[in-house]
Amino acid sequence: MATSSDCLFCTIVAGDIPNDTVYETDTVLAFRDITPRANSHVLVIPKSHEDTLGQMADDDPTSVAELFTAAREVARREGIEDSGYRVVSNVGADAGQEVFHVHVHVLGAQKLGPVGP
Ligand code: D5M
Repeated sequence: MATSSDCLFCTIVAGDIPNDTVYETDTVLAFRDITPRANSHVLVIPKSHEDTLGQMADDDPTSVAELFTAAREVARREGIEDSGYRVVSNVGADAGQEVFHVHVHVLGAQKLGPVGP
């Protein structure tokens, strides 16, 4: 499994920073965002380090599918699968990506506004 020594999310995967885990598999970890922007706000990350979703799509497309399958399972566990939820990934600087370890945000448990800048 790839890790990056100066990566916040690799440190979480290693168990060195506590997290509020919602769902976990051998390859994926889902935990509550520390600054929630919706009533339910969960991050889904691969345990193996990749900087961005685009990079991961090139290197390991199967893992991209696992990420989105896990996002659906998170929605199920949060009880928002039927009411609706948003899966979004910020890719790169202009999108506001702050943590350069792939993650998708799963947002819901409320009516969400339109996607936009
Ligand atoms: O989103 C990065 C997200 O990571 C942002 O919403 C805050 C969240 N974050 C940062 N540190 C933590 C810890 N320690 N636990 C949980 N969530 C955290 P981005 O798409 O890169 O802007």
